[in-house]
Amino acid sequence: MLKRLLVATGVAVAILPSAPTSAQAATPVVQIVKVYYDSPGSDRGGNVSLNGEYAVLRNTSKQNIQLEKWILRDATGYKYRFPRFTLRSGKSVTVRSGQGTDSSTTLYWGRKWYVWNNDGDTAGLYRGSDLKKIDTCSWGRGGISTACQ
Ligand SMILES: [Ca+2]
Repeated sequence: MLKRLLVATGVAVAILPSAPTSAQAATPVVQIVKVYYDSPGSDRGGNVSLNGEYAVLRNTSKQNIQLEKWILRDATGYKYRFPRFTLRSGKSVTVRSGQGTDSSTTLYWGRKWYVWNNDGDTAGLYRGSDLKKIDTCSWGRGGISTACQ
């Protein structure tokens, strides 16, 4: 939790230098609010199972944000590069690991195997223009299937 707060504070200072210091200003402009890293059932592959694994990002700012070329990556270094996609203020987008047709609420990584390790991993979100780290979400070995809620 402490690490998360420090990361969030750094981002707010860098992006909103003139913003007043408040709890709201410390929140990343786009936050990794949830990673459902342990897809239901056994990890036997298949597109349905892969899409049961996903990350949810939310635009916590007051402005719409263009996510084109932003990067979502795991600790290993597998990267998802966002297509042209506007995440509206206050809205969320789900990035599913498998293949599918992108919509206004769901994007598909297009992978053939899982990306988020069930026994611990870190999701990192990087801005497209300079690949500045915007937010991270980490989890360890445990009995639950979600992190960062
Ligand atoms: Ca997984």
